[in-house]
Formats: sequence, structure tokens, C-alpha cells
Amino acid sequence: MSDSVKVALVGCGFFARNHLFSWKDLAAEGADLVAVCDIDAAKAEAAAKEFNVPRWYTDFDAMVEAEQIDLLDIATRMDTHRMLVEKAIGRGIATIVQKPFAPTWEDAVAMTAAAEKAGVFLAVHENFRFQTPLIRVAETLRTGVIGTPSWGRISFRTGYDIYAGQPYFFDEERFIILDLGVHTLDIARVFMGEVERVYCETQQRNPKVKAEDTATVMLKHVSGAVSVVDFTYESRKEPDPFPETMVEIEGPDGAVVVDAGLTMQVTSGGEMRTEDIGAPLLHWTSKPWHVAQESVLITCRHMLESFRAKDAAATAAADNLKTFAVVEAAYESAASGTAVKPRAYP
Ligand code: NAD
Ligand code: 89Y
Repeated sequence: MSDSVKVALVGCGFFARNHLFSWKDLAAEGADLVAVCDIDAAKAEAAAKEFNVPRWYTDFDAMVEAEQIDLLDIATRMDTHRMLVEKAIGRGIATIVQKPFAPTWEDAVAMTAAAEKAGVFLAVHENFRFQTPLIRVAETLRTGVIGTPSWGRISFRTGYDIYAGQPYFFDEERFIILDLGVHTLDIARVFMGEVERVYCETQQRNPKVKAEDTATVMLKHVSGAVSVVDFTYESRKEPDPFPETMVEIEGPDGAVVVDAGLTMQVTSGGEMRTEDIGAPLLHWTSKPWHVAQESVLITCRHMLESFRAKDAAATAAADNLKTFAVVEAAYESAASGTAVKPRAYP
């Protein structure tokens, strides 16, 4: 086993369980989870006990002062990201931060600039591109079997009760594009390349939420390809595919299609083959969340390996800003009714 990497986790809420299981699984690959922190003492203590973490804290400053942390994993909500990231980067601590990177473009840029200036590793835990099914689609596209993608659809439509685990969604001022669009728009970049124009229509279909819960986004990619990225929390169909992403990519020589149930159909040169691209069940994952849960392990592993290799992560801050720029452009487009060019990071 290579040298151990001391990991600390801040935020022990709903989604952090997946990080805790992942870091414990990665102990075999040298991750040493030394401390957890939550402003809610009961949550921090419970996480430490259940996952056998030696120390727990309620005060982030106290944790970073007392611990020798190699890699900090921030799993709090976005309103706290800038404050925590800037403190960590100020101490030279390599940091991973959950999506959405920040509530605003300005915050995301500030964190990216701070990390670049300090020369410190900063990456966003953007895990959809690390889902087993979507990894397989990206690998298949890279083989060139359909040629260069020219049209695509990336779709996440559900009516699953996401509010049960994440009740804070009711109060978001900007909702599904920032929460879920960050994932699917990131996937559009991975499959079809960078984006030069964005048009978006939003809808608020659930009267109990404050902001958009449905978005239909059209992207013109730099390559000339066009994609439709659509997502909603208000789809009423059975079986509900939550949390699977449906995909359809067309190229000059064929097509790749992923339907509910995670079967990929690859057509190339007039022949079609199917492949099961479902994620395996791990000892701590359960349906329907297992596809998302397993991707947390794969993401954490990628972060550990990138940090060790002194490489930028695939979802480094600067890369995630490109997805964030598409998110901002989608909001601007929906407000103005016009197509918008995503901003560039200076
Ligand atoms: P949550 O509210 O359940 O948990 C957040 C925790 O952070 C809470 O326990 C809170 O007490 C703690 N906290 C807040 N401020 C803190 C501070 N200053 N120091 C220490 N602890 C602090 O939220 P959640 O649902 O677990 O979401 C957390 C993040 O994970 C969000 O950004 C969310 O978008 C993201 N998330 C990602 C995925 C994914 O697939 N990548 C899925 C769900 C949630
Ligand atoms: O918050 C969302 C996310 O990031 O992935 C799934 C989710 O938890 C609900 O759609």
C-alpha cells in the first residue's frame, strides 16, 4: 500500500454518509479518515462512532488547527463552501468540495483564483461523470464507433421524493439547474465538448417550491454539435428511473442510447449491440440510489489518486467553472428569453 493520506470530512449530513463509506472503503488504498466535523455535535459524534473515526469536532477552525490534514473533503451545502474553502486553501490544505461549487459565479471564481494563487489542489465532487453507466458511454464515444458526436440528448426526469432527504430544496432561490443541472450539463460537456451558446426555458411545476423545478436547455457546442439537456423533479411516470440519466448521442456512423434500466445500445456501421452498464451493488449501497452512491466511491478514489500524483482532478475547480458558466448562462437565458454565450474564466 502507498503512503497514507490523512483525510478529514466536514459536514456529516444526508449525503455525507456516502463519503464516509467511500473513505472507509478507500482505507485499503491508503486513505486514512482521521477526523470529521459538523456544527451539529450529535451528527459529528454519530459519524465518528459509526465509521470508527478517531476524532470529531464541531468547530472547523479547531479541526484544521489540531489535525495534520492532507486532503479535506467538504460535504456541507453550498452557502458554506467559500468560507470553508478559503480557510483551507489559506492553510495550504488540498480540498474537495461538493457540488454545487457555490451559490454564485463570483464565489466560484474567487475560490478557483485563491487555489491557483496558492498552488493548492482544489476540486469539485462532481460525481455524475464518475457513474459507472456514464463512464461506459464516455469510453464508447471515445472509441470513435459513432464518429464525432453531432447531436445529443441528456435527460434526467423523475418524480422521486427528493424532498424527503433534502428538505432545503423548498427554499432555494435557484433550484434545479444549480442542483441537478450542474451534473447533466457537465455530462453534456464530457460527451460533446465545450459549449458556445445556451438557450433555456424553466418551469416551476410544484407550487411548494420557490424556484424552477424543471428546465429544458439547448446547447450549441464548439464542435458544431447540438444537444438538449432536460431535467425535472416533476415527472410522473412509472417505473420512475431515479436517479438514472437517459442518454442519446448521434454521430455520422451510429448512435449510443441509454434507456431506463441502464442498458446501452450502440449502433455502428448499421449493426446494433447492447451492453448492461448498470452499477454494481456494494455492501453499503441500495436501490434506487446505488448508481449515485457508487459514483461517490469512484469520485473519492479519483481525488485520492489525483492528489497523490500531484495532478489536477478531472473536475478541478477550473474545469468545474466551465460547467458553472453554462449553469449561469442557462439562468440568464431563461430570464432574458435569448440565447447566451457562457462566460469565460479570466
Ligand atoms: P445536509 O444539510 O443534510 O448536510 C449538511 C451538513 O453540514 C449538516 O449536517 C450541517 O450541520 C453541516 N454544516 C453546515 N455548516 C457547517 C460548518 N460550517 N461546519 C461544519 N458542518 C457544517 O445537506 P446534504 O443533503 O448532505 O447536502 C450536502 C451537499 O451535498 C450539498 O452541496 C448537496 O448539493 C450535495 N449533494 C450532492 C449529491 C451528489 O450526488 N453529488 C447528492 C446530494 C447532495
Ligand atoms: O441533489 C441531487 C444530486 O446532486 O444528485 C441527486 C440529488 O440528490 C437529488 O436529485
